[in-house]
Amino acid sequence: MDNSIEQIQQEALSQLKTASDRQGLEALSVKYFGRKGIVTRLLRNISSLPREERPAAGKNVNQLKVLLSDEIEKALQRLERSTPEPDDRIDVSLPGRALLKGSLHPITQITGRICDIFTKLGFTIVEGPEVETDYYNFEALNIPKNHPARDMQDTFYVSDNVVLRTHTSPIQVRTMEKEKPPVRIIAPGKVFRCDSDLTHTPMFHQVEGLLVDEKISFGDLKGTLTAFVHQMFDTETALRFRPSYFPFTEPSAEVDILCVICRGKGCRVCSQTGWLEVLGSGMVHPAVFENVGYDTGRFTGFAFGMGVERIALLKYGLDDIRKFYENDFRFLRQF
Ligand code: 2NM
Repeated sequence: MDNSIEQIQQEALSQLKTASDRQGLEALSVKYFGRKGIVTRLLRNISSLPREERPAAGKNVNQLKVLLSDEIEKALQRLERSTPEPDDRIDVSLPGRALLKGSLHPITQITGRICDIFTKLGFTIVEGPEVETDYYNFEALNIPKNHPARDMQDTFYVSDNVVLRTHTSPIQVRTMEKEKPPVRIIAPGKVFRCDSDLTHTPMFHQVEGLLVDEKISFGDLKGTLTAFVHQMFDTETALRFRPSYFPFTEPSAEVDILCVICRGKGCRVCSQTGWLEVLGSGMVHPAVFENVGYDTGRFTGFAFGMGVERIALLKYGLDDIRKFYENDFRFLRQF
């Protein structure tokens, strides 16, 4: 190869080695291949050489051109691979992104706590369908055809004889149909009523309980619910049984607990009464036992029911039930 071409090649290759960035490599490209570049000039000069020297000179210059342009291209590619775009660069000094940890919905937590307490008292958890027949939701529970609870204004009807259950009592009826006493069950689940305001949502949760055996008395009911309230709240929380009425129990009683906020002094939460209504209860009506084929001469039983949302509002000191169903993460993450 021609001495001068050899020299140009050596020089170009050593300059390529020291070019450390894109700008340096582009400058080299211009220096050799630009309009006034060294290789460009060599190519142009070939035509002015004596005719017999042209083929050899052309070959040499062309080899130099291919070699240099290849090396510049390779160097550019190496640079591209080792230096990502600014957007892709990782700032290792930034704090890490915290992983969001899930938790059970507060209503699920309270339902679980209620079920735990009764499970330890010997009750078994039973579930059932949310879409029920008129028979299991009303008829078997001694709720007559003209009862206001059956009104379209209060109950979601799927068809003439099918409703969204308005309480979880149908579960107790279904269990009694299948199993002979003794029965000790609690029935948690969603229930549905046409109602919506500060203290009512069209869907809410209940836990109901049923105990049937020989010689079960109202005293057993009082003892069981007292044990429950003392574990759910605390042993300072007194209970009060007030006469009431349900078609499926006789006698029936509402259970009040001493106000968890003012402890009986009277406040806004308990409407100045010092007491809070938290449970409905009673001795199972003989008509219900007859509907499931239980011997009313031999067996008696008690039943009770509570709204989980109401217990949750009292436990957490809240006043708007709708908050549980707005799916506002700032609210839900507090539990
Ligand atoms: C309540 C209050 C009182 C109840 C009764 C029955 C059944 F099936 F045994 F008849 N289940 N649940 C009952 C009794 C429910 O909720 C406020």
